[in-house]
Amino acid sequence: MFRNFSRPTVHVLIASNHGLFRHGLMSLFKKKLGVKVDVVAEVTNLDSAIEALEKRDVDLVIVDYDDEQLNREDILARFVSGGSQKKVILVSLSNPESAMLYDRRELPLSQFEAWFEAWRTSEDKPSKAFAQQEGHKIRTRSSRMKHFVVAGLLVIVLTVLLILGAGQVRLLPVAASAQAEPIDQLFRLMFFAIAFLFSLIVVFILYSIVVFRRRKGDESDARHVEGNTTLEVTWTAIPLVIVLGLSFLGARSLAEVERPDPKALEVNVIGLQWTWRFEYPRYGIVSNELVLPANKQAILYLSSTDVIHSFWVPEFRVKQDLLPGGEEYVRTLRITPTEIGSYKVRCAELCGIRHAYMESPVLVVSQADFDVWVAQQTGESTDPVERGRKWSNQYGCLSCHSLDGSQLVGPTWLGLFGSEVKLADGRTVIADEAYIIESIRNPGAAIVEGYPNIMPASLGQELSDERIQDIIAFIKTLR
Ligand code: HEC
Ligand SMILES: [Cu+2]
Repeated sequence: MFRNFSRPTVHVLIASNHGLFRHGLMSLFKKKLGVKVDVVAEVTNLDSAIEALEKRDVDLVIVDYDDEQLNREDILARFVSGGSQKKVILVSLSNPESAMLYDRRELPLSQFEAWFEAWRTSEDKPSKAFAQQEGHKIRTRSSRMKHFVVAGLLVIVLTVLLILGAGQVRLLPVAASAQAEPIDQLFRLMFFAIAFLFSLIVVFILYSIVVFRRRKGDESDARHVEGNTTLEVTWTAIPLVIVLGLSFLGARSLAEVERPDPKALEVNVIGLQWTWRFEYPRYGIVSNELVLPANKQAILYLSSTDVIHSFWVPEFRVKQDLLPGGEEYVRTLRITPTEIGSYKVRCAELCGIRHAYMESPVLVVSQADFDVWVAQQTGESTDPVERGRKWSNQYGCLSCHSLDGSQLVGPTWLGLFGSEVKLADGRTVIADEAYIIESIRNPGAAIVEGYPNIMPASLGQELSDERIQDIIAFIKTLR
């Protein structure tokens, strides 16, 4: 069984530049152990050590730890990790009190005897024998596959549990804007990816800690691995592809989130310590609550009068800073609310002592309710027909169009809606909403037969869609 030590003599190679080192060692061997020691060779550098080892049969290589001239690292690298079967130890004799033995671990030299006995009575490679019997199953290809399969299954199970578990927790509040859709999609995708990556890492760590833990009595070193190019290329390439894919998806959702609607409702949002102000330039409204019609894009022009604030309505998902500094620093944010309801805008940038209280109501209402709100704010009638009559007067329409069928510069509005209109180019059209809008926005496009093309085109530029709708509502009543 003790193949190497059935022989009564231990063959030793000593590497040192100090003559005294050998003497010290020999007395150690003689004093403590009844073993015959044969110093096969005494060398002073790595090359001669290799040379000696090639020629002679050596059981144990002892390197002088305190020898500055010897390159310890080289020797260890050559004999330990270089795959040599020789047993190599380092011994320090510099100080009799603190003399040391180094064999992967530090031992006081007083334990040399015990160490030597253990080494002698175990086989040449005790650790190897142990590793062979214990680790055999790890080494074979099929058992390695088994570990991968088990760990892989655990990864899948944990990923699924995480995803299902997170479904129970409400990570995000209700999505109340069109912009929330692409953002939430991306968030879900990222969450799945993170759940998977988390499982991958944690499962492999825990699995290794449990299954490949050091068993009692196992003194063996782990297998020495010198890098694995395939693995390294793989774990660089796959994340690279994933990151590129994510940035592509990110850019796409950003474009979607910022897609402009030329008819967006304009609102100036002003942040100040510590409240919000909302201005609707089209209606001349100033408000301390943000009221938005559902399903219509609002473009917010954000600015601050003092420090940096940040406009954040979690239900809308998007967020944007408000900067002081005037015109140049105005930022925009597009929101298309989709869910009628009341929310809250809060400041998401620490802006002073009352930052936490910088909240204002955000109301998403139907278009009809929005019109009522605007009318209330501006003191205007809530009846579109009433408003239509007012606009017709204010914009001077009624100086050219009569309401009672009498003849002015332009055709009368009495019975206009739904009637057949003969045009100067010979066509006949029905006077529906589209025709009336066109007549106002672009008066030269269709001229009524028998009338001059004198209706001012500037009116069409000044009137908002809402006001034209009011005028149409008014014209509809003139039958
Ligand atoms: C300076 C006179 C003038 C003013 C002001 C004017 N229009 Fe006209 N409008 C006309 C004339 C002339 C026509 C017929 C020729 C044409 O079709 O351009 C007409 C045609 C129309 C038509 C098509 C009527 C039909 O019978 O087919 C509509 C609708 C209309 N105007 C709406 C308006 C509105 C709304 C305003 C006010 C915002 C307005 N107009 C202001 C002169 C005027
Ligand atoms: Cu703030």
